[in-house]
Amino acid sequence: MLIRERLVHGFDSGLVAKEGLIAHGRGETFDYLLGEKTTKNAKKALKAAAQALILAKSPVISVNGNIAALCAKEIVQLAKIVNAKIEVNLFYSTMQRRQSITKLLQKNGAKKIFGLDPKSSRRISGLDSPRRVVDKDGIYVADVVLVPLEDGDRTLALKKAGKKVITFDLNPLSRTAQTADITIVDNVVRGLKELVKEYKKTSKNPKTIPFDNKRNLSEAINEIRKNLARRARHA
Ligand code: PTJ
Repeated sequence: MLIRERLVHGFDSGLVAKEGLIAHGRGETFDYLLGEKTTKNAKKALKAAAQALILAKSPVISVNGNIAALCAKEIVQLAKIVNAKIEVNLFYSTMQRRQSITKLLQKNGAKKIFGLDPKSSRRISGLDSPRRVVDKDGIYVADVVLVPLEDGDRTLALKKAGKKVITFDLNPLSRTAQTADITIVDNVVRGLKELVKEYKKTSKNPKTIPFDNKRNLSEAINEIRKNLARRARHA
């Protein structure tokens, strides 16, 4: 309920697109089915994500309206410890929303935000939406991109451009979840805090742990099945 209120407030302040409210509703459903907690399965993906960010040479965190409204503080915190760039990249892109999101991130301590300067824009091929426009010094040259609440087309386009894609998506069946290299099936509000913790822990003792995204997603789907069966038994 608190998360929903933050989204509504974000919408009223011009950060969140109205479609972002619908996306949030879909997320709430899956969060309910997952038991509204960070599962063991999500923890595995969080470890893999921390590892990928440690090994990254030029990591970028992509921010949209929902993420800004829900996790501006954690985004800035993560970017600082990872030494990642932050880029505002919107599906329903307007200069006004890009500026509002940038201001909020700055208010939370971010210094440089990419994605505002039209002179540094480049295009990712194979994409029709405004999300194809990226910064030449940001996502365009990134090797690892964290894209929470992404759309499937851009995930695919980023992968085709040779980038490692990490995403947060509560729906393990979504195209983004299925296409990304590392999918954290968790609410981004809980998950980003966990990623900050996991990064700090892993960077003290880095080691390579094998990670299979498809397999991890199947486990997340099984988790939902089990929860549904449990709830049906108690109904
Ligand atoms: O701010 P903009 O203009 O870039 O628009 C952003 C939205 C979110 C509208 C756009 O990216 C979009 O339409 O996303 P989708 O395709 O609806 O995908 C959103 C996915 O995120 C869905 O699979 C939801 O289940 C999931 N989701 C929603 N809220 C959360 C979430 N996953 C993790 N944490 C959440 N809080």
